[in-house]
Amino acid sequence: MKKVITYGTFDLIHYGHINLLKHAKQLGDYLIVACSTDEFNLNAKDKKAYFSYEQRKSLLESVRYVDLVIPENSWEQKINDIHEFKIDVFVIGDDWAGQFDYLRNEGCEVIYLPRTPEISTTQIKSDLNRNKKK
Ligand code: C2G
Repeated sequence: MKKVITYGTFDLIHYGHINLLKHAKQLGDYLIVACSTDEFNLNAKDKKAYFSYEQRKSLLESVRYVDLVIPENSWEQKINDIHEFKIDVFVIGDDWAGQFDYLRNEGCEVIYLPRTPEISTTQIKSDLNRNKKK
């Protein structure tokens, strides 16, 4: 069984995220998503998600491409995850291109998939804010 892993916040989950998860699943048979915890978002990514970790986790678990959701608590956990879950493929959007090539040293394929260009959680929030002011 070919196992794939990806990492992210997945806040206000949208079709850009779904595209990534769909293509990630096509790279193997089993997809694990490491979802950033609220603490990790705050302390390491300077992000405050709209939905809590538990809410984002349950949304991800309802996506047909996702087989398991685990917490992402640190930047450093990827190497351990690859060995613990016997991961064959690490995949992430190409906004991260080159950042995780070192994972190839762990015997894992590293693939950067094209982002869906026109949508982002930030864009959704600013559009909603603008519409509110009208
Ligand atoms: N994504 C995408 N297209 C978009 C928006 C996001 O393909 N329009 C992808 C991102 O490239 C990423 C995943 O969806 O692979 C999750 O996006 P974010 O929640 O923004 O994740 P990020 O903050 O980049 O966290 O350790 C890695 C980090 O946790 C990644």
